[in-house]
Amino acid sequence: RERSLSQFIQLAEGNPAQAKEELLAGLSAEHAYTSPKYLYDALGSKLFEAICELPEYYPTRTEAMIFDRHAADIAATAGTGSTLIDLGAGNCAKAARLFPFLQPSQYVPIDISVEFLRDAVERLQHQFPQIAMAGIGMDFSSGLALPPAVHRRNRLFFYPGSSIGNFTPEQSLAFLKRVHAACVHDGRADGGILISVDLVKETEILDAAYDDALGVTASFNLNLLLHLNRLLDTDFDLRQWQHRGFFNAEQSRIEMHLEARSPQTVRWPSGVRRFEAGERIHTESSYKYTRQNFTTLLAQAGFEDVTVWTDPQEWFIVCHARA
Ligand code: AVJ
Repeated sequence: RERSLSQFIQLAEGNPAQAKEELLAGLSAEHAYTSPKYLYDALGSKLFEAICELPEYYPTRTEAMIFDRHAADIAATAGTGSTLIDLGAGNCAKAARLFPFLQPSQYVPIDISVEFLRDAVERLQHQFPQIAMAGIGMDFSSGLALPPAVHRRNRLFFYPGSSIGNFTPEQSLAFLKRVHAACVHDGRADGGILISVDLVKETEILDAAYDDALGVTASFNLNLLLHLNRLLDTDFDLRQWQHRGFFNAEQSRIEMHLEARSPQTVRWPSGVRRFEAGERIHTESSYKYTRQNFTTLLAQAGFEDVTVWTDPQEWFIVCHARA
């Protein structure tokens, strides 16, 4: 068996007992909610890959088109030879397609879905033996403290897919400031960020993207309950829940909820929660920006020289900014 060059680092997640307590507190709240990170167990990551193939889910396709068309220009703007830090790397496919252009010296994919990432990195390392790879299993939303193996100089943070939409605009600003700080070493900043954002558009298009005809997004959302049942020993009956996914124009965000089909009681070892018919668990928000709003946010976080690439319909943007 060929030896893999890559190293895999699993950073200790904060206290798992505390994470469980937080989840249960969310489920017990008057308006029940869960963090969208719990959508990504092994099956959830696969279902998300399937979402990306759906005709209604335009973000992946549109972003791929922008990367394809502008890859050379993106590399000319972002520079080559950097340490490419892929936030929420998943199957690493987006970064891999840019490797020939960005020619990173080091590739550091980070994802909360550890097993999924480990397999992807191992495959990729064999494909690109010249790039040093260090996969990291961690929840980067709570902090960006990276192990010493990750070079400090010339970091290019790659945050594709409009995943920043899962943060509120306030959280996004705080997060972008942390990314900026992670580009500073010896008192000066270098490197930058390559980040994608989905834009506000007609409600019908947004609604369809998050409530597809095939029901894959519904499965992705309902799978959260399977994950919770495993994690918390809850007894959610999936047949008693249905998917809701729609654009909330006032908040400029997609909301995903799971809605109880019937009155029911959900039990776990240390408690219970009663749900009335129609009552919901808020499982995800996905904020949509205008081009102006988002480039302003990058500037507020300390980034400079923002370059924007978009598609002909201006549905989606890819931005580079210098730290
Ligand atoms: C991975 C957060 C970018 O919000 O479009 C897709 C997740 N949820 N369909 C998004 C998602 C339902 C996705 N992000």
